[in-house]
Amino acid sequence: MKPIKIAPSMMCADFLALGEQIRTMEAKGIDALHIDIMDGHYVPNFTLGPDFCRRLCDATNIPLDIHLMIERPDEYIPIFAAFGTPALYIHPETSYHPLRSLALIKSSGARPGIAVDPGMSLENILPLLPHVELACVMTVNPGYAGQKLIPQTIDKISTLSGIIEKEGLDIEIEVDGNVSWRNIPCMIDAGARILVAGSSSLFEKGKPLAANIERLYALIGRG
Ligand code: S6P
Ligand code: MG
Repeated sequence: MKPIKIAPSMMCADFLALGEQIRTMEAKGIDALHIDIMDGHYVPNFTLGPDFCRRLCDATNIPLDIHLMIERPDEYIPIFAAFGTPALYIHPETSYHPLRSLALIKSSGARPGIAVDPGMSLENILPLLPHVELACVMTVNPGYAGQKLIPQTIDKISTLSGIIEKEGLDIEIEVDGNVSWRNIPCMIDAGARILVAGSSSLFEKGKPLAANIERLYALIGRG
């Protein structure tokens, strides 16, 4: 089994202690920093933006994992692709020509990924799979942290995992949304290999970040 990677959801970080939290994540070997980009149109919220990515990219070597929840992604892909060699996910329904958007991500120097809304059928993304390195299965509706798991999305991870194996594709499955202590084992069993850890695990309130990272590593069997 491929190793499980952890991508903390930075919208859930303590912004007043961000530098310290990044140093803790570096010391603990965190794999990637998940950054939610929202536009108030595709999703009814706003979060982080290019300046935040730039500051992180300058401050740490941990790669960025950038989740675009925005309309007209092609206009912004070159901007976000410039922050290191990030994983860059689009929601395919935000692009008239998702294959063109994925090619643009690649030619801009980033790793192409798609994010799959809970209401999006896997059939719709089949033509895209040969063109991505990463597929992020959303287990809550995009837009907010702190939501509850939509249970049928776990089966979707399993089905996608089976398709990837059957087709012999090299795609890592990321899971995003309510990646909680309780939900993590079944997400991994279903085939998720990158966990976006937010308010329901790594940034759980009242617990030190370092202790939560250790608890997470113990849960996934990582020393
Ligand atoms: C939601 C976003 C996610 C959240 C993450 C928060 O639109 O894409 O990345 O930040 O799900 O984690 P939690 O544990 O609060 O659900
Ligand atoms: Mg996200």
